Amino acid sequence: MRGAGPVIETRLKHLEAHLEQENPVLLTTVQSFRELDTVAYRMGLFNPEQSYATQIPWWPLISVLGTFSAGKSTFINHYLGAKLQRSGNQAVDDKFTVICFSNQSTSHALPGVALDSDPRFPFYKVSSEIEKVAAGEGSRIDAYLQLKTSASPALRGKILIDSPGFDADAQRTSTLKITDHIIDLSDLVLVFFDARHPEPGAMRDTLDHLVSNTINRQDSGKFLYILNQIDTTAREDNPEEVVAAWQRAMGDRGLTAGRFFTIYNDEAANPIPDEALRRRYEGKRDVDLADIHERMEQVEIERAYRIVGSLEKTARGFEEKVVPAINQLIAKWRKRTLIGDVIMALLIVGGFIGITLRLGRWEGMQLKAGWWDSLTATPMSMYFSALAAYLLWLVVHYGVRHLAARSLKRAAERSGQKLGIRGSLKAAFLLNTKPWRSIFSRHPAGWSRRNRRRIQQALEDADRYVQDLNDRFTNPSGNPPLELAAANPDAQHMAEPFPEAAKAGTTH
Ligand SMILES: Nc1nc2c(ncn2[C@@H]2O[C@H](COP(=O)(O)OP(=O)(O)O)[C@@H](O)[C@H]2O)c(=O)[nH]1
Ligand SMILES: [Mg+2]
Repeated sequence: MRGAGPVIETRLKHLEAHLEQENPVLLTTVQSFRELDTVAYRMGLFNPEQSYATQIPWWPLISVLGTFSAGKSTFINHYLGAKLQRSGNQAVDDKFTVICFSNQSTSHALPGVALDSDPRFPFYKVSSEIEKVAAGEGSRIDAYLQLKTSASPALRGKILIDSPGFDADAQRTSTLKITDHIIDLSDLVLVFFDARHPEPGAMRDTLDHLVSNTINRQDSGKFLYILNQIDTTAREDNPEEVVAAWQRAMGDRGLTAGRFFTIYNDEAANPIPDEALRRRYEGKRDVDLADIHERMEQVEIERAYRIVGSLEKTARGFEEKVVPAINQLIAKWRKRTLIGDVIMALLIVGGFIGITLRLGRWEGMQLKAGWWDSLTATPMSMYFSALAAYLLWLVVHYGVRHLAARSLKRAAERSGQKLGIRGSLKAAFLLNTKPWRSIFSRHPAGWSRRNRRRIQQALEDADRYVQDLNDRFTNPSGNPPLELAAANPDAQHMAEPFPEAAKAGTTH
C-alpha cells in the first residue's frame, strides 16, 4: 500500500508525457493528484492500481454527429486546417474516428484497440461496454473505432470525434451504443443536418436519436444543432423556407429553444454568383461559425477549471467525508466490540460460576475445588494460570473485534456509495480493525500529520493553478473570466479537463 502499482504508474507517465506537450498547468496538477493518491493508499482507500488522476477524463471531448453526408468530415478538416478525414457523398467512413493532438507532424491512424487500452482516451474500456449490449462485438473494437493524430494547433487540448452517418437503415446496436457512449462523454455535441435534404424523412434517424432522445437530458445545453451546406439553398426562390422547415421538424420533436446554426464550407460550396446574395450568406455563416468555434474553445477552458475543481474537491473530501465516515464506522465498531466483550465476559464468568457450583463450593471467601486449588497452589502456577487466562481472553477479544468488524462491512460499503467516496471505504475501514490497531485510536489509519500536510499542500496548489489558469485564459479576447474552479466542483462526472488554450492556433 505504499505507492502506485506498475500499471497505474505507466499510465500516469503517459498522461504526463501527453500533458507536457499540451498544457503545463495541468501537467502540474497530476503531481498533486499523485499526492492525494498516496494518502488514499496509506488510508487503505485505494489499492495500488487506482489513482484519482486516471478516474477523470482529461480531454474535453467534442463530437460531431448527424446525418450521412451532411459535411461532418469537411467541417472537421476545415477546423483542423488539414485534410485529415476523407469526405464525399458515398459512405466513406463507417467508423468513429477519434482525433487527438500529437506534435509529430505526420498524422497516424491507430486501430481501435489503441483507444480501448489507453486511459488517456475517452474510449478506454469501451469494448466491455459494447460487449454488454452485443455479445461478441467487444473484441471487434477495430470495426468501430479508429484513432488519428494531428499536429493542428486548433486541436491542442481537445479531442474531436468524427462519426459515420446516422441514417443507415438498421443501425446496429453496437453503433448506437457507441453513439450513446460518445454523447455521454462529450462536453459538446455538434449535430449536423444537411440543407440539401431538410425533409423530415431524410433526417428521421437523426431526429429520433439526436433530438428527441436528448432534449430532456440534464446536459441538453451541450448540443448544438447545425444545418450545414446552406449554400445549396442560394438557388431556391425561398431559401428561408428550408431553414424554417428544418426548425419545424425539430420543433415537432420538442426542440424549440435556440442553438440553431446555419453554415456552409467555402471550399466545398457551390459558388453563389450573385454578389449581394453571396455577401449575405457569408455574413450569416461567419457569425454562426464563429459562435460554434467559440463554443468549442470554451469547452476546453471550462475543462481546465474543472480539473482543478476536481482536485480541490478530492482533497477536501478527505477531511469532509472520508475521515468522518471512517470515524463513524470505527465508533460503531468500538461499541460493538465493547458490548461483545461484556457479553463474552459475562458468559465466561457465568460458566466459571456454573462449573464451580457443580465441582466445588465456596467456604467463606474461599473457593474449594480441586482444579482451582491446583491452579493456585504455588505463586508460579498462579502466574501461569493468570497468563493463560489473559491469553484466552485475548483470543476471545480478538474474535469479538473481528466479528464486530465483519458485521460493519456492508454498512461501510453503503456509506461509501452514499457519500460518493472514490476507492473503497470498506477497505479503509477494515484497515483500522487490523489486530495492531487499537479500538481507541483517535485517528483513522493513514491520517497522519504528514498526510494531512499533503492534502493541505494539494489545496494550496489548487489555488495556484486557478491563478495560473486565470492568467492564461482571462481576457485578451474579451471572454469573461471563468470562476468555476471552486464554484462548480460537482461537474465531477464529466469532469475534469485540462487544456491549454490553444488560443495560439485557432482563428476567430
Ligand atoms: N455545397 C456544399 N457541399 C458540401 C459542404 N460541406 C461538405 N460538402 C460536400 O458534401 C459531401 C459530404 O461531405 P462529408 O464531409 O464527407 O460528409 P460526412 O459524411 O458528414 O462526413 C462532400 O462531397 C463534400 O464536399 C458545404 O458546406 N456545401
Ligand atoms: Mg464523414
